[in-house]
Amino acid sequence: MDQYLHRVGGEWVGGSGSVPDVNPSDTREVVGEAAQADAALVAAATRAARAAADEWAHSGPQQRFEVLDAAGAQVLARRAELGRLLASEEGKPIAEATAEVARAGQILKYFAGEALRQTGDLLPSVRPGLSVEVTREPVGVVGLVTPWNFPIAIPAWKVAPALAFGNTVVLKPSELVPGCATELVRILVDAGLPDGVLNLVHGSGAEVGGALVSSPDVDAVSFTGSVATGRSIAAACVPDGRKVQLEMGGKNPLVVLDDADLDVAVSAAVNGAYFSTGQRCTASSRLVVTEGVHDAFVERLAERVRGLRVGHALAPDTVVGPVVDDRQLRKDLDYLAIAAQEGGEVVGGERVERDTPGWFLSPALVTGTTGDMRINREEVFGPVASVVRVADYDAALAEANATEFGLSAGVVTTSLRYAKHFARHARAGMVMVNAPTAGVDPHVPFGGSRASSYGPREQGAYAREFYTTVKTTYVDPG
Ligand code: UN1
Repeated sequence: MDQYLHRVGGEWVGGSGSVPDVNPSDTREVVGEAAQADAALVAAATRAARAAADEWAHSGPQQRFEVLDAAGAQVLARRAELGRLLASEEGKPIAEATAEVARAGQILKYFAGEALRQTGDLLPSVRPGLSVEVTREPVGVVGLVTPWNFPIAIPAWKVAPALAFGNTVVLKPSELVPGCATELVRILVDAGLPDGVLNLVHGSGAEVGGALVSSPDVDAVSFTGSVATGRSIAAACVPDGRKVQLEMGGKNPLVVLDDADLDVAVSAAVNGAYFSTGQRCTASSRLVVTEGVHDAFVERLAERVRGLRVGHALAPDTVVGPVVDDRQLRKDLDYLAIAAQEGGEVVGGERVERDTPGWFLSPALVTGTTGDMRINREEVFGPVASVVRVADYDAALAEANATEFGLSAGVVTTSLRYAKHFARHARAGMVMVNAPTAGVDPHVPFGGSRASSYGPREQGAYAREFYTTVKTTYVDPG
């Protein structure tokens, strides 16, 4: 069985005890054992990152390119094997898991290129004879805290820009998916990263994550996860003047208008709400549908939802894998019970038995809901979507904007006028026209507003806003 160790300085080390990495499709299967860190080990990792920071900050772009490019090639070459690991520890169906691994490889290659593409500005000063240079420098040591729902893509999309822009890293992946993060770190280390540049600590969010984000050696923290944890991280970092980037929840609306192509609407809803078992912060969890098309849409969607095959993540015909663990499964079932109590009508959403003992839940569609119900206000993070019927476009837009979140918002329409209006007025960082709210490109900015996100955007060229700081240099050549 694989041992997932910590990486501290140039060493792979064990820790105080270990925790099994259990397969949610078959809870008898232990995928690996992850060492557990304590506060002393986290301190050793942050010190190692600090000690390596200066040299890596002044490494050349060619060296950073080569490491990231080689690691990206390695991830892509091993996508089938890493896809199986991801599917086994997280429960994402194998095709989606393999695609996520490929995305991680592409992200590494994109940021390899970014290392070579850095630019600055050279301007004349307002004072005669002087010139001004505006350049970018690494922030220093970054602490990265990643969730379980994208076990390799999210670590890659934080680690790759951190390294490309010259920072050193301590990564704390979710304790539910230690395997993919460990493989990613192994690949980057083997690609030639100097000792101490990339460190890895395993353990719980409360203890190990808490120690990491409050370490005085950590200059900036990038986190993806819940709103409550994100806010506590901000509370730990902001008073010390340390930089934070938070990607938190979503309650993303997919608006379906009367003029929509129903095939497009149903496909966008199925993909957005149920792929990855609905466990995406970008999931289309609220379907806001105008009156004229409501019944036809609901009828066709319910039929599709009933036909989605739930099963083991490695079974080739599975469309919806298991829920990640029993805690999340209970949360999904609790929300469905609350929705029913509040007057919603639930189709699906039942525990299902398969050949292997796993956390299987049939996808759920809750119809007849109104915007004030908890199912339309709070993030569930499961294969659950609710439908809100509205009178017209104006009511749909108001409903779409009615939660505290602002990550992704979609509209399905054949009207250019509504599409453009929605894109301008949706209170969200990402807008999708005739496409699911989830499933984003790796080379463009990712993020939202209000309770969903805080700090600069992730991904693409915008990632440098978080991972660098600006220096303005005045030169009088004399
Ligand atoms: C996607 O929809 O492709 O945790 C990415 C999440 C997001 C990533 C979603 N940070 O679900």
